Amino acid sequence: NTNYETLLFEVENEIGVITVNRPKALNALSEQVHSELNALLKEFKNLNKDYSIAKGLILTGAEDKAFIAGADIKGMTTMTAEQAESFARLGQENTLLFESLNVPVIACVNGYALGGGCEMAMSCDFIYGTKTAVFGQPEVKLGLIPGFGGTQRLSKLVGRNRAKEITYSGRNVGVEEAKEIGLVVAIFETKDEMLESAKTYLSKMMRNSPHAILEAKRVMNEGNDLTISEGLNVEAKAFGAIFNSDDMKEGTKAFVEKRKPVFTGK
Ligand code: CO8
Repeated sequence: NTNYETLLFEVENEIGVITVNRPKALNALSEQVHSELNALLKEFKNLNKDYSIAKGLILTGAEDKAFIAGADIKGMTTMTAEQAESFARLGQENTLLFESLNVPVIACVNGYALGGGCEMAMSCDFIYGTKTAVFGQPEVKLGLIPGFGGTQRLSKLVGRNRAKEITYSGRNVGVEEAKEIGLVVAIFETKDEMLESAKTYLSKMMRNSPHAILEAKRVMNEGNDLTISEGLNVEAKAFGAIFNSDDMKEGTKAFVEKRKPVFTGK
Protein backbone atom coordinates (compact mmCIF):
# COMPACT_ATOMS: atom_id res chain seq x y z
CA ASN A 1 0.00 0.00 0.00
CA THR A 2 1.46 3.36 -0.98
CA ASN A 3 -1.70 5.44 -0.57
CA TYR A 4 -0.80 7.77 2.23
CA GLU A 5 -1.98 11.34 2.66
CA THR A 6 0.98 12.58 4.67
CA LEU A 7 3.80 10.41 3.34
CA LEU A 8 5.39 9.67 0.00
CA PHE A 9 7.15 6.37 -0.54
CA GLU A 10 9.18 5.67 -3.65
CA VAL A 11 11.64 2.93 -4.47
CA GLU A 12 14.31 3.30 -7.12
CA ASN A 13 17.29 0.99 -7.66
CA GLU A 14 16.46 -0.94 -4.48
CA ILE A 15 16.53 2.18 -2.29
CA GLY A 16 13.34 3.42 -0.65
CA VAL A 17 12.71 7.08 0.12
CA ILE A 18 10.13 8.00 2.77
CA THR A 19 9.18 11.69 2.55
CA VAL A 20 7.07 13.29 5.27
CA ASN A 21 4.76 15.42 3.16
CA ARG A 22 2.91 18.16 5.06
CA PRO A 23 4.92 21.15 3.84
CA LYS A 24 2.27 23.69 4.91
CA ALA A 25 2.86 22.66 8.54
CA LEU A 26 6.62 22.23 7.98
CA ASN A 27 6.02 18.44 7.97
CA ALA A 28 4.97 18.45 11.64
CA LEU A 29 4.13 15.03 13.05
CA SER A 30 0.38 14.82 13.51
CA GLU A 31 -1.28 11.63 14.73
CA GLN A 32 -2.06 10.87 11.11
CA VAL A 33 1.63 11.09 10.14
CA HIS A 34 2.64 8.75 12.94
CA SER A 35 -0.22 6.31 12.16
CA GLU A 36 0.66 6.24 8.47
CA LEU A 37 4.37 5.88 9.25
CA ASN A 38 3.53 3.03 11.62
CA ALA A 39 1.57 1.23 8.89
CA LEU A 40 4.28 1.83 6.28
CA LEU A 41 7.15 0.67 8.49
CA LYS A 42 5.28 -2.46 9.61
CA GLU A 43 4.36 -3.35 6.04
CA PHE A 44 7.93 -2.70 4.88
CA LYS A 45 9.33 -4.87 7.68
CA ASN A 46 6.93 -7.67 6.79
CA LEU A 47 7.40 -7.62 3.03
CA ASN A 48 11.13 -6.91 2.94
CA LYS A 49 12.37 -10.01 4.79
CA ASP A 50 14.13 -11.20 1.63
CA TYR A 51 15.07 -7.63 0.57
CA SER A 52 12.53 -7.76 -2.27
CA ILE A 53 11.52 -4.10 -1.75
CA ALA A 54 14.73 -2.33 -0.80
CA LYS A 55 18.20 -2.74 0.65
CA GLY A 56 18.37 0.74 2.14
CA LEU A 57 16.04 3.54 3.20
CA ILE A 58 16.14 7.33 3.35
CA LEU A 59 13.88 9.45 5.58
CA THR A 60 13.44 13.06 4.51
CA GLY A 61 10.99 15.98 4.54
CA ALA A 62 9.08 17.51 1.62
CA GLU A 63 10.50 20.75 0.18
CA ASP A 64 13.57 22.60 1.45
CA LYS A 65 12.50 24.46 4.55
CA ALA A 66 11.91 21.62 6.98
CA PHE A 67 12.77 18.01 7.58
CA ILE A 68 10.16 17.83 10.39
CA ALA A 69 9.44 20.89 12.59
CA GLY A 70 8.35 18.71 15.50
CA ALA A 71 5.22 17.08 16.79
CA ASP A 72 2.10 18.88 15.64
CA ILE A 73 1.64 21.59 18.28
CA LYS A 74 -1.91 22.46 17.19
CA GLY A 75 -2.99 18.81 17.59
CA MET A 76 -1.48 18.68 21.08
CA THR A 77 -3.44 21.64 22.44
CA THR A 78 -6.60 19.55 22.91
CA MET A 79 -5.01 16.27 24.06
CA THR A 80 -5.71 14.74 27.46
CA ALA A 81 -2.78 13.31 29.45
CA GLU A 82 -3.86 9.81 28.40
CA GLN A 83 -4.02 10.73 24.72
CA ALA A 84 -0.63 12.44 24.98
CA GLU A 85 0.94 9.34 26.50
CA SER A 86 -0.40 7.11 23.76
CA PHE A 87 0.73 9.63 21.12
CA ALA A 88 4.23 9.55 22.66
CA ARG A 89 4.13 5.74 22.63
CA LEU A 90 3.06 5.64 18.97
CA GLY A 91 5.95 7.94 18.01
CA GLN A 92 8.35 5.91 20.12
CA GLU A 93 7.14 2.69 18.45
CA ASN A 94 8.05 4.25 15.09
CA THR A 95 11.55 5.10 16.34
CA LEU A 96 11.96 1.48 17.46
CA LEU A 97 10.66 0.26 14.09
CA PHE A 98 13.37 2.25 12.28
CA GLU A 99 15.96 0.64 14.55
CA SER A 100 14.57 -2.85 13.93
CA LEU A 101 14.46 -2.71 10.11
CA ASN A 102 16.76 -5.10 8.26
CA VAL A 103 18.22 -2.27 6.16
CA PRO A 104 20.20 0.87 7.03
CA VAL A 105 18.19 4.08 7.23
CA ILE A 106 19.78 7.49 6.58
CA ALA A 107 17.96 10.60 7.81
CA CYS A 108 18.46 13.32 5.18
CA VAL A 109 17.77 16.53 7.08
CA ASN A 110 16.84 19.60 5.08
CA GLY A 111 16.06 22.67 7.21
CA TYR A 112 14.34 22.28 10.59
CA ALA A 113 14.65 19.04 12.57
CA LEU A 114 13.18 20.29 15.82
CA GLY A 115 11.58 18.36 18.68
CA GLY A 116 9.95 15.26 17.22
CA GLY A 117 11.90 15.88 13.99
CA CYS A 118 15.24 15.63 15.75
CA GLU A 119 13.93 12.54 17.53
CA MET A 120 12.93 10.77 14.32
CA ALA A 121 16.31 11.62 12.75
CA MET A 122 18.13 10.20 15.77
CA SER A 123 16.35 6.85 15.41
CA CYS A 124 17.80 6.42 11.91
CA ASP A 125 21.22 4.76 11.54
CA PHE A 126 22.88 8.08 10.86
CA ILE A 127 22.13 11.63 9.79
CA TYR A 128 23.13 13.73 6.78
CA GLY A 129 22.31 17.45 6.77
CA THR A 130 22.17 20.31 4.28
CA LYS A 131 23.99 23.48 5.24
CA THR A 132 20.63 24.94 6.34
CA ALA A 133 19.80 22.01 8.64
CA VAL A 134 18.88 23.01 12.20
CA PHE A 135 18.48 20.62 15.11
CA GLY A 136 17.09 21.08 18.60
CA GLN A 137 14.76 19.90 21.34
CA PRO A 138 12.74 23.10 21.98
CA GLU A 139 9.96 21.36 23.96
CA VAL A 140 10.65 23.21 27.22
CA LYS A 141 9.77 26.44 25.44
CA LEU A 142 6.24 25.01 25.12
CA GLY A 143 6.09 23.61 28.66
CA LEU A 144 6.70 20.12 27.25
CA ILE A 145 9.52 17.60 27.30
CA PRO A 146 10.70 15.46 24.37
CA GLY A 147 8.36 12.48 23.97
CA PHE A 148 9.57 10.45 20.99
CA GLY A 149 12.82 9.30 22.57
CA GLY A 150 14.72 12.60 22.75
CA THR A 151 15.43 12.42 26.47
CA GLN A 152 17.17 9.08 25.85
CA ARG A 153 18.75 9.10 22.39
CA LEU A 154 20.29 12.60 22.45
CA SER A 155 22.26 11.70 25.59
CA LYS A 156 23.47 8.47 24.00
CA LEU A 157 24.54 10.31 20.85
CA VAL A 158 26.22 13.46 22.17
CA GLY A 159 26.76 12.71 25.89
CA ARG A 160 24.32 13.37 28.73
CA ASN A 161 25.56 16.76 29.88
CA ARG A 162 25.68 18.28 26.41
CA ALA A 163 22.22 16.83 25.78
CA LYS A 164 20.98 18.50 28.97
CA GLU A 165 22.46 21.85 27.95
CA ILE A 166 20.72 21.62 24.54
CA THR A 167 17.40 20.42 26.02
CA TYR A 168 17.16 22.90 28.93
CA SER A 169 17.90 25.87 26.66
CA GLY A 170 15.72 24.62 23.80
CA ARG A 171 18.23 26.37 21.53
CA ASN A 172 18.84 25.70 17.86
CA VAL A 173 21.89 23.59 17.01
CA GLY A 174 23.23 24.58 13.59
CA VAL A 175 24.54 21.94 11.22
CA GLU A 176 28.25 22.71 11.79
CA GLU A 177 27.87 22.25 15.54
CA ALA A 178 25.68 19.19 14.96
CA LYS A 179 28.57 17.66 13.00
CA GLU A 180 31.13 18.61 15.63
CA ILE A 181 29.15 16.86 18.37
CA GLY A 182 28.51 13.75 16.29
CA LEU A 183 24.82 14.26 15.55
CA VAL A 184 25.43 14.71 11.82
CA VAL A 185 28.01 12.74 9.83
CA ALA A 186 28.18 14.88 6.66
CA ILE A 187 27.02 18.28 5.38
CA PHE A 188 25.84 19.00 1.81
CA GLU A 189 25.20 22.20 -0.18
CA THR A 190 21.74 21.23 -1.40
CA LYS A 191 19.02 18.73 -0.65
CA ASP A 192 19.44 17.10 -4.09
CA GLU A 193 23.16 16.64 -3.50
CA MET A 194 22.44 15.13 -0.08
CA LEU A 195 19.87 12.67 -1.46
CA GLU A 196 22.21 11.65 -4.30
CA SER A 197 25.04 11.02 -1.83
CA ALA A 198 22.78 9.01 0.45
CA LYS A 199 21.67 6.88 -2.51
CA THR A 200 25.27 6.39 -3.63
CA TYR A 201 26.34 5.38 -0.13
CA LEU A 202 23.47 2.91 0.21
CA SER A 203 24.13 1.42 -3.25
CA LYS A 204 27.82 0.89 -2.48
CA MET A 205 26.99 -0.55 0.90
CA MET A 206 24.54 -2.97 -0.74
CA ARG A 207 27.52 -4.76 -2.32
CA ASN A 208 28.50 -5.83 1.20
CA SER A 209 26.62 -8.65 2.87
CA PRO A 210 23.06 -7.52 3.76
CA HIS A 211 22.95 -10.23 6.41
CA ALA A 212 26.16 -8.99 8.04
CA ILE A 213 24.92 -5.37 7.96
CA LEU A 214 21.66 -6.44 9.59
CA GLU A 215 23.58 -8.27 12.30
CA ALA A 216 25.96 -5.33 12.86
CA LYS A 217 22.94 -3.01 13.15
CA ARG A 218 21.15 -5.30 15.59
CA VAL A 219 24.18 -5.88 17.81
CA MET A 220 25.16 -2.18 17.82
CA ASN A 221 21.61 -1.07 18.69
CA GLU A 222 21.25 -3.72 21.39
CA GLY A 223 24.65 -2.86 22.83
CA ASN A 224 23.55 0.74 23.27
CA ASP A 225 21.40 -0.32 26.23
CA LEU A 226 23.81 -2.83 27.79
CA THR A 227 26.92 -2.85 29.96
CA ILE A 228 30.18 -3.50 28.08
CA SER A 229 30.35 -7.13 29.23
CA GLU A 230 26.72 -7.82 28.29
CA GLY A 231 27.31 -6.12 24.95
CA LEU A 232 30.42 -8.18 24.28
CA ASN A 233 28.41 -11.30 25.06
CA VAL A 234 25.77 -10.31 22.46
CA GLU A 235 28.59 -9.66 19.98
CA ALA A 236 30.30 -13.01 20.59
CA LYS A 237 27.00 -14.91 20.14
CA ALA A 238 26.21 -13.07 16.92
CA PHE A 239 29.78 -13.54 15.67
CA GLY A 240 29.41 -17.29 16.19
CA ALA A 241 25.94 -17.49 14.64
CA ILE A 242 27.06 -15.64 11.52
CA PHE A 243 29.32 -18.58 10.67
CA ASN A 244 26.13 -20.48 9.75
CA SER A 245 25.15 -17.82 7.18
CA ASP A 246 25.50 -18.26 3.41
CA ASP A 247 26.90 -14.73 3.13
CA MET A 248 29.80 -15.50 5.48
CA LYS A 249 30.66 -18.67 3.53
CA GLU A 250 30.45 -16.82 0.23
CA GLY A 251 32.37 -13.73 1.42
CA THR A 252 35.34 -15.62 2.82
CA LYS A 253 35.40 -18.14 -0.07
CA ALA A 254 35.34 -15.35 -2.66
CA PHE A 255 38.28 -13.65 -0.92
CA VAL A 256 40.35 -16.83 -1.07
CA GLU A 257 39.36 -17.43 -4.71
CA LYS A 258 40.23 -13.79 -5.54
CA ARG A 259 36.79 -12.98 -6.96
CA LYS A 260 33.92 -10.67 -6.07
CA PRO A 261 31.39 -12.21 -3.65
CA VAL A 262 27.75 -12.68 -4.64
CA PHE A 263 25.72 -12.18 -1.46
CA THR A 264 22.15 -13.38 -1.05
CA GLY A 265 21.48 -11.79 2.36
CA LYS A 266 21.02 -15.21 3.95
N1 CO8 B 1 3.32 21.93 14.70
C1 CO8 B 1 2.30 22.43 13.98
N2 CO8 B 1 2.45 23.37 13.04
C2 CO8 B 1 3.69 23.81 12.82
C3 CO8 B 1 4.80 23.35 13.54
C4 CO8 B 1 4.58 22.34 14.53
N3 CO8 B 1 5.56 21.79 15.23
N4 CO8 B 1 5.90 24.00 13.13
C5 CO8 B 1 5.49 24.85 12.16
N5 CO8 B 1 4.17 24.74 11.98
C6 CO8 B 1 3.31 25.50 11.04
C7 CO8 B 1 3.09 26.91 11.51
O1 CO8 B 1 2.06 26.97 12.44
C8 CO8 B 1 2.76 27.60 10.20
O2 CO8 B 1 1.43 27.32 9.87
P1 CO8 B 1 0.38 28.53 9.49
O3 CO8 B 1 0.97 29.11 8.24
O4 CO8 B 1 -0.89 27.81 9.29
O5 CO8 B 1 0.40 29.47 10.65
C9 CO8 B 1 3.63 26.88 9.19
O6 CO8 B 1 3.98 25.64 9.80
C10 CO8 B 1 4.91 27.63 8.87
O7 CO8 B 1 5.58 27.90 10.07
P2 CO8 B 1 6.10 29.37 10.49
O8 CO8 B 1 5.26 30.41 9.84
O9 CO8 B 1 6.23 29.39 11.98
O10 CO8 B 1 7.54 29.37 9.81
P3 CO8 B 1 8.82 30.22 10.29
O11 CO8 B 1 9.82 30.07 9.19
O12 CO8 B 1 8.42 31.57 10.73
O13 CO8 B 1 9.36 29.41 11.59
C11 CO8 B 1 9.98 27.49 12.89
C12 CO8 B 1 9.82 28.10 11.48
C13 CO8 B 1 11.09 28.20 13.65
C14 CO8 B 1 10.34 26.01 12.72
C15 CO8 B 1 8.65 27.64 13.66
O14 CO8 B 1 7.59 27.16 12.83
C16 CO8 B 1 8.59 26.87 14.96
O15 CO8 B 1 9.14 27.33 15.95
N6 CO8 B 1 7.90 25.71 14.96
C17 CO8 B 1 7.75 24.92 16.15
C18 CO8 B 1 9.01 24.16 16.48
C19 CO8 B 1 8.84 23.37 17.75
O16 CO8 B 1 8.64 23.92 18.82
N7 CO8 B 1 8.89 22.03 17.64
C20 CO8 B 1 8.76 21.16 18.77
C21 CO8 B 1 7.35 20.73 18.90
S1 CO8 B 1 7.06 19.79 20.36
C22 CO8 B 1 7.59 18.26 20.01
O17 CO8 B 1 8.09 17.99 18.96
C23 CO8 B 1 7.39 17.24 21.08
C24 CO8 B 1 7.74 15.85 20.59
C25 CO8 B 1 7.22 14.81 21.56
C26 CO8 B 1 5.73 14.76 21.57
C27 CO8 B 1 5.23 13.73 22.45
C28 CO8 B 1 3.74 13.53 22.27
C29 CO8 B 1 2.92 13.85 23.38
